[in-house]
Amino acid sequence: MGEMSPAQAESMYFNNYPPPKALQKHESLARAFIDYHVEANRRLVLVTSGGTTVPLENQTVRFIDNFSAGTRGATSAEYFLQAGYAVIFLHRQFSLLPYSRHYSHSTNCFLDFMDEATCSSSAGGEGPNHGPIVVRDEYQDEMRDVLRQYRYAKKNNLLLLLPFTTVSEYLFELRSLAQLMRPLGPNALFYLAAAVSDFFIPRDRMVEHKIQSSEIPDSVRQQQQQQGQEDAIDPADVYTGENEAQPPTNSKKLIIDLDPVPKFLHRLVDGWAPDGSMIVSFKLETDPGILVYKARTALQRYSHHLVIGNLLSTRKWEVVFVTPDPPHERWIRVPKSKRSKSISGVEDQVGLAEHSRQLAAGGGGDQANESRPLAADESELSRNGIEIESLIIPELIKMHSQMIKART
Ligand code: 9Z3
Repeated sequence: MGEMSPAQAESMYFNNYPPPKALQKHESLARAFIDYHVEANRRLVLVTSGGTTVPLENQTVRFIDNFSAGTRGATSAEYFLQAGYAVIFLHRQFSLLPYSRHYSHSTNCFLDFMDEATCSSSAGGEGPNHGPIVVRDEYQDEMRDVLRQYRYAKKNNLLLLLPFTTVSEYLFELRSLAQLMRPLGPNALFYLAAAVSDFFIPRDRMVEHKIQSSEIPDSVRQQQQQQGQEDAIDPADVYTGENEAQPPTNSKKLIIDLDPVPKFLHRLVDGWAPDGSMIVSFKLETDPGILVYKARTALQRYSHHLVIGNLLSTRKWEVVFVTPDPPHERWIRVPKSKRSKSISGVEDQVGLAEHSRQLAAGGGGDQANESRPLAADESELSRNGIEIESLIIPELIKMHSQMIKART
């Protein structure tokens, strides 16, 4: 049997998996949202954000996940909105959201920004023990600013939030949204920042019930069979991995056998997405030596417009734009003095991916001497720090404008 075409792989996938329960509801929300902005001739970006899960059981107790918190997507969405784009924010449920990200999860718990006002009884309030809840003085300006932007987006119907959880839900939602976006033509932009699983368990190998860590006793199984529930724990369904003969042990190994997730970018580029729209994907690596190579390979394979490469350890401070046209490879970096501290980041690695390319190409190039953080205190760094998305989004918008101009 020959290789399947991307279109065949698509119908194989989408005909074999049930669509997410919320799909119809999401589609009608998206249809209304898109119509509204087509009418206004406004540009619209689909931002995908956060990680996808891979369930191990149909009735899912366990699943595989990844690190993504959705910072890139949520932050980028804000800068798109600031620039006048309408945004469909297709995100992993409970990951970071535009605007509320400033005050959510444990790193920015909203409660830490609040206080009880001391209330004099003459103010006519509810008495000294019932002062109004207020935002602490030191956060007033920042929070007012965020609040205004949030309310502006809401009031003008500029932001549509759509959640997913599994990789399959993500794929269905992406396909539907891209197809619904067709009336936007070149005004549509795809910004695929979600960290999508590369591997999953196909439906025909997925067990219904929770994977067992020990054998079900024969007596229980017989009882089940007598009650006509033999289906409930068919031994073939008990996915316990392999029994090791040596050394003898009571516990079981679980071996998970994953298939590659079908590549959807092909179909997005020359099937689902509107003609003339711009498509931007991200490439994530951990090894600086292969980042640019992998980004370039993705660009060649799918022939879309831009791959933004980033390393896990430096993603808040540097990214590389890889394009089909010169300059082909362009690094965007937050200047050293403007880098906010990051717990997970490794600042010493800024410049490594670029430098390793130059070495491979035989050229010396600039020393990627970006290592030492400034000796400023942490609060000053985070006050003066800028978000790399504030550099990425304006660059992207320039490219999108050029594409639109070339089409009209
Ligand atoms: C990215 O590379 C994003 O920038 C991050 C953002 C996931 C690193 P955070 O949520 O992280 O801000 O913590 N996204 C794309 C990763 C990805 O799965 N790309 C696919 C691939 O590399 C192509 S679509 O194969």
